[in-house]
Amino acid sequence: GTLGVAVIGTGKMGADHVRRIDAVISGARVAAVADIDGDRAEALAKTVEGCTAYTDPAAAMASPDVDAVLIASPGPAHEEALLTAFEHDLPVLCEKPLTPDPESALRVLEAEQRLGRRRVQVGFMRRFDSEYMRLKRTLAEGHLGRPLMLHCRHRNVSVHPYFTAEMLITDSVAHEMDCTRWLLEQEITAVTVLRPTPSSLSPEQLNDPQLVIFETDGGALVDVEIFGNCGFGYQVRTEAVCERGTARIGDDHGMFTNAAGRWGGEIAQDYVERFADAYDREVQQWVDATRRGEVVGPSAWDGYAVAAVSRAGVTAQATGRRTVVEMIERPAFYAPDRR
Ligand code: ISE
Repeated sequence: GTLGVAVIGTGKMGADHVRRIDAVISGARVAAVADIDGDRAEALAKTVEGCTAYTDPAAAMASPDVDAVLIASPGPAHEEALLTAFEHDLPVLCEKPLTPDPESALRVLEAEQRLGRRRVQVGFMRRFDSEYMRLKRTLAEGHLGRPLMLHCRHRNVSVHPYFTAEMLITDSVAHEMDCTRWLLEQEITAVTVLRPTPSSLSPEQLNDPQLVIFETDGGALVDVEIFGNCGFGYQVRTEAVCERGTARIGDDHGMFTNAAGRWGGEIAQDYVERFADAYDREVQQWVDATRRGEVVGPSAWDGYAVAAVSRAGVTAQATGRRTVVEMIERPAFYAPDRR
């Protein structure tokens, strides 16, 4: 039957997922929403027929109408929500980051392993973007040879005033950490962070932009320009440089216009817009797999790996030194999923 979903957290991402489950994808309905801001939860619940608002995530998950959980609350609230979902043995789609640090991510891994089967998909939505999927296929086919480097750019129009320099790593570059691991099928072994004299438009604490460099266990190098307040658009680009050629995604496309001696087009303004199709595909595949009793997509292991690389990244940023990533060995439970 139709999957009853509880959406935990009704901020920008939670509200967008509620709209998506309600109006875009099939096979699921939003049975409950939960937010510590009860008014915000109520207002969102009113937009969906038969949806109940809660302030307590555990109460939402205990509802008999709920068969699965989508966690879209802030990262620090994820561990508790995940463990509660496990108590009810509910499948979970958890927005990134899985948890803010490797210690809490490990506790989640251990709890999931105690259930005896995977329950968690982590919301690394770029893996569901058609361009990223194409790049992944191209690299896997091997015509270009071995990937040597990835050049990545990750630009936001602006970030929240509460955003810190650390969050550039843990919230934003976290996506490139996942993409690097996924595209190359290699682990990141060390991180270095460099930065130019900050933009005069950068908030004091942000030191924006920055250049983050990953080394991998396959000998690849990855550079990421992270620009939190570029001011003009949301741009996410990756160029893979391989032995026999290159492949690049994330270029501007869409409608280009000519008028009055100029040519031009539009640039997406945020991730909800740029990755709309990816989010749709991600949530649809989660719902479909859940209804089949399966779990696919990025796992809690992937969430842990990104937390471990983020830890190294934050240290590298604070010290200015190349920092080695410390990770546990991959448990057999999380053997690579070769879809
Ligand atoms: C945000 O949390 C995201 O996940 C976006 O994809 C990223 O571009 C942004 O920088 C983050 O703050």
